[in-house]
Amino acid sequence: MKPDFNLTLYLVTDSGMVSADKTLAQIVDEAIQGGVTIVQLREKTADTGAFIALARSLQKVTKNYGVPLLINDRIDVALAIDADGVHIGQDDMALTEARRILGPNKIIGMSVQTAAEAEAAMCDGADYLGIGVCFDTETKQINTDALRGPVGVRQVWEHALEVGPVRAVTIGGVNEYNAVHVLDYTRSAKGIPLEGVAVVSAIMAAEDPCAAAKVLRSQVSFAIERSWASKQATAYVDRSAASVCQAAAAVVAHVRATDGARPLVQHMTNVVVMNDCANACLALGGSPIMAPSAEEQADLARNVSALVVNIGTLTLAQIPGIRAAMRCARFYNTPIVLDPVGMGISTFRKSFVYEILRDYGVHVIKANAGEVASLLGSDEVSMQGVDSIGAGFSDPAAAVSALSRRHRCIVVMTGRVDYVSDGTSTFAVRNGHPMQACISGSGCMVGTAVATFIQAVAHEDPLAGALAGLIAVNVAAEHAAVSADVRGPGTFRPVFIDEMHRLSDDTLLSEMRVERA
Ligand code: 3NM
Repeated sequence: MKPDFNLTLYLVTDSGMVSADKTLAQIVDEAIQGGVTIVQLREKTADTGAFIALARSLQKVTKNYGVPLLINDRIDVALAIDADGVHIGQDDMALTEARRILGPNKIIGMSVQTAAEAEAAMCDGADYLGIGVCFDTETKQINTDALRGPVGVRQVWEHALEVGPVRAVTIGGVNEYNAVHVLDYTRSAKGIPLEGVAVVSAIMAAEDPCAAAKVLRSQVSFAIERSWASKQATAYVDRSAASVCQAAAAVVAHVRATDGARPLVQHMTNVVVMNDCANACLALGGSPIMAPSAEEQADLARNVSALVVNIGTLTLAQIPGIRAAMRCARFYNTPIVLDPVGMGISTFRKSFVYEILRDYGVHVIKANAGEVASLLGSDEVSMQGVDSIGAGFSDPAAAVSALSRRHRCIVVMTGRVDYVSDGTSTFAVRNGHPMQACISGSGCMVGTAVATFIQAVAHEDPLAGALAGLIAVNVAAEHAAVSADVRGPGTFRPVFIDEMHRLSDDTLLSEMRVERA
């Protein structure tokens, strides 16, 4: 019988990363204690005798824990020690040959980089696929054409799922900061996740391999079982406007009721709106912080409830801080709201947005129509500076829903009518007032509000959390616009903040003008 195997946390060894005070077997032992579920011995330069000796030393450990041991490439070594199986690459022995030699009861895994390779490996009877290369890695020399990124890994995975029953992990640059993002982002359209991740340096080069494995294992389990994109959450349920509105109203009430425990909302934002966003956050019930330095992020991250990344005045100097903040947010599974302000105006902004979406992913994209068009690569909407101009999308609901499905996140698109989508359910929101377009930063304040509320339900019901933020700001704008104190944009601005502060949970639900789009 072929042994059972669990691909949740797959360790590929590299003896080049073993420090002088340890043996490879010791590291594997610690890693398994931390949660590694399957081990592959990968030695690219060892002589056959030394390879077999090393394999035997690992086998003692893996057998002890009932964890399968696979041998990379070398069928002869696998046979010599009666390993549980092999892992082969595209340039190694053909899978059918390996199967003929090893028989039906050994595990054979295969590295694949393309949909065609995945299909061929499945037809040849691979027991699992290693889909790579996910991110650039220093561990293995790779040709840049092989770099898939999470979006490319997803394409291969979706194709494999269409071919038939399949098990797979992804490999390449995966670590404790990006594992949840990778697993969320690579889910198929129907929500089927990869089974786990394969790593080398994230465990092999860690000071404490047991601790590193523990963190990775819990991140993988979080992604599979508890993240917003998991089947247990709401992402694949087609919902009515009434039910989402009710949930959104409950989120607003909950956040505003938790007196004394205001959610800390970290802003990496632009210099035009910083003060308005800080005041909006406070007025809505949050506690704003604007800490832009990379050096501070690790200290801050544990206490941050939500992160806003707004590129309205992006400079090269800000980039390390934004990257550090996103990395830390990912580690703590803190929701990230991206406002890609004016991303279409320059290659600099656009490439930075694409990079962070690839490397970290976000929970919400809050954008105007021009920015959504830019993210979709569509020329349907024009921009002037950071503002959308013209009539917008002919089918805005389709645009936001497509963007949401592409990036596996909530999309909030602001405009005369706002749209919110999680890729399954899409709503048009008719709250708000034209006066919002007369002051700078009203869109940015929506980003702040979304972050302030979504943190309460980021992993259970992010659609309701995002809607809560959007509605709170829009209803406050409606109230402010009819205030006797408002004579124009200058007087609207402070009254707008007042009305955010005065929002009433009692009337909010009845004031919502939300419909399915
Ligand atoms: N195989 P790290 S990428 C061994 O794409 C290996 O098949 C790859 O190392 C593939 O986790 C890779 O340190 C190296 O980035 C992965």
